[in-house]
Amino acid sequence: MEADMKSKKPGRRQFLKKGAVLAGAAMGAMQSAKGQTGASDLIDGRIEGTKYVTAYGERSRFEQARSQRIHDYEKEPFPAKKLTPLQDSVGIITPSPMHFVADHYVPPDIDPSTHRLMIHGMVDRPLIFTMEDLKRLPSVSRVYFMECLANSSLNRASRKDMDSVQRAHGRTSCSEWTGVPLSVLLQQAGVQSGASWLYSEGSDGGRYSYSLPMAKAMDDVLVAYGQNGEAVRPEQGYPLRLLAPGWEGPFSVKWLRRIKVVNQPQYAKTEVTLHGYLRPDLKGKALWFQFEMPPKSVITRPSGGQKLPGPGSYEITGLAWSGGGVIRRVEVSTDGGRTWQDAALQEPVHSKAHTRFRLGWNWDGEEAVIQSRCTDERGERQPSLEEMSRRVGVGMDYWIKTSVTAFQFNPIQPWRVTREGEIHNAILDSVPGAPASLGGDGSGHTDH
Ligand SMILES: Nc1nc2c(c(=O)[nH]1)N[C@H]1C(S)=C(S)[C@@H](COP(=O)(O)O)O[C@H]1N2
Ligand SMILES: [Mo]
Repeated sequence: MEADMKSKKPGRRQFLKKGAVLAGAAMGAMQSAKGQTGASDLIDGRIEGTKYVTAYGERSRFEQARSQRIHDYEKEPFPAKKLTPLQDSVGIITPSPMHFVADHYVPPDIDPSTHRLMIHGMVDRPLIFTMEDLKRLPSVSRVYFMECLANSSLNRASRKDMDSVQRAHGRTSCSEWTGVPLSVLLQQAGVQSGASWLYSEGSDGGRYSYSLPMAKAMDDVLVAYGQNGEAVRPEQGYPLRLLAPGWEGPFSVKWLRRIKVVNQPQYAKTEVTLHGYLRPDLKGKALWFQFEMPPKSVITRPSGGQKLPGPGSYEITGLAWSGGGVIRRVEVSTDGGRTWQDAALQEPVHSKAHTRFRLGWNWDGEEAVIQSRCTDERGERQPSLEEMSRRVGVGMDYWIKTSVTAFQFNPIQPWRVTREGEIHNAILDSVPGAPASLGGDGSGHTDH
């Protein structure tokens, strides 16, 4: 075992080949030597074949799907930004370790036994809750997507961004969230008349904060301590976060410590400087608040960077979601948008949640463009890039040239399948005079 321990990557692979008893003991030793988990992490010392059982569990060593960091961690560890590997997703739930992350400051490391949530301001009874207090209150579990408002924008994209669904659209994830409805806490505190907004503050380095209209707070906002059957992950705001279903990610304040009830938006640093939107259709005026995310869908398989081995039958599958509620319909085109077919939707379809769609496809080996478009329960349909540009009153090249990333960019995402079976992002194909590849640095919307 000595050699194994000295080699650069001890890895499971090597010691799994050894005898069962020895391997079990060695694993405990190696892991504690590396300062990771101790021997107690092994539920039993047995290793049968290539399987073993640990107290928390790990996926198969053959699985490669992982979230992707935007920045070089060595050079710039914080704030962290990472993207969900949508191309590897199945079903509708994003595994918690692969939830996207959009941080603005150094994250806190919070001991839940000392954590407090304070509700104050325009209330009859200012309250301070411990985590235990919160868990005694009526709880709910709901499946909701979370999307950064800058997801999918093109203007800082590089060629690399364009050709992977993770790089292009990975700022959206979907979890089952558990917590207390914010309305329950506000009722306990007693909201005074005239109060119309809330101002919420996180515990991270820069005290990230954001304003939230009272009507949304009373509707479906959660104070969440659970994510996918366990505690909210540290990256998602452990031990407590706001969850504003269907709304732009920034409303969902992580590491939540304080909510002040007020009668106007607070114009906090993060909402004014980072998330304001200079609107071309408002002649250069900025829109400080946008709320709901519009309907969006994207084919995740086959998608950019993947390769079809040859002609034959495939399943086209992807995700659709809308801040407007339930996804009613997803249509798929395999002929560049000339004809559309209804895809099957995975049941149950949750409101304001990723919705899986599927359609069988027989690829004849010729060049093809595949794309999806969705319609939500209010009848709002995902636009083409041309429709979206017309609505905003800009040319289609605006989305490449503008330096603004704080817009909700939801046009149809076309993928071009070449005769070789390679798949490329075709969104620029319809833009007159667009460069074949984008010259962005790939940094991808660092402010959001
Ligand atoms: N405390 C705190 N909350 C925050 C942020 C942050 O930096 N600090 N980022 C916001 C933004 S811009 C987004 S898109 C979502 C992302 O949530 P996630 O990192 O759990 O995916 O959290 C929001 N809440
Ligand atoms: Mo964000």
